[in-house]
Amino acid sequence: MISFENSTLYYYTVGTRGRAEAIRFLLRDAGVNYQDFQFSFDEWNDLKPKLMKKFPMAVLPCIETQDGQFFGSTVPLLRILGKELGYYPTGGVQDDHFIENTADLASDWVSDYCKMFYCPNQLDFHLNMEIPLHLSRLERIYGAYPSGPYALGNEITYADFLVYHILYQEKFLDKLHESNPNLEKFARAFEERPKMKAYLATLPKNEPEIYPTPPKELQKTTS
Ligand SMILES: N[C@@H](CCC(=O)N[C@@H](CS)C(=O)NCC(=O)O)C(=O)O
Repeated sequence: MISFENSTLYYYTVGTRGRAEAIRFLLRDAGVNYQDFQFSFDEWNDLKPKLMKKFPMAVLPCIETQDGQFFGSTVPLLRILGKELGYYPTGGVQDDHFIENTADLASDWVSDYCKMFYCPNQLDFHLNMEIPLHLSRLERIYGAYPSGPYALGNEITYADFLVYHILYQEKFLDKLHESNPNLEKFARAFEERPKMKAYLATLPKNEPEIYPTPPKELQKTTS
């Protein structure tokens, strides 16, 4: 049993953009207290060699527990949190696979989104090819259990946090009703979870978009 209470989440100072926000969502929903350690791209360059000594992946986002254990990379971290905090499928191998697959495909979308930080010339491809593909995949997945609202029916799992976050990040939450009824049902149910509702209400309303032009403070990338 791993305790995540009072652990430290490491990520860049990029607001709700990037990969850490889905982790914050899950921690908030679970009511876990954590420190949010945020730093600039330059600060990361100093921090990374120190982190490597304790955590060979030295990748963001990562979490350091109070007793010094590191867990990182979005989906592996969500999975561990899911196992420890009650967001891991309980129905057996088929459900495990279904949710792992959902998280993996949502993560592909996050990677395509993050790429727009440093490849603004791929905007057309992102908007016209990548987003429609990812959206249609997730819409299909969320229709597999027609009663919904979550990917696995009425059981929320770690993958749902990643899916909600990418829909949030790509500004699709208000458009789902047009042609994505399964995702619409999911998003509205997710937003009604009491702790999520409270947390979502605290998020900034007009964060600058990363495309078509990333905000100046986010334009510098790391090695
Ligand atoms: N597959 C990983 C990718 C992690 C990743 O590439 N993270 C970036 C930040 S979004 C990072 O750690 N960059 C800094 C570095 O590698 O030095 C995930 O989904 O979390």
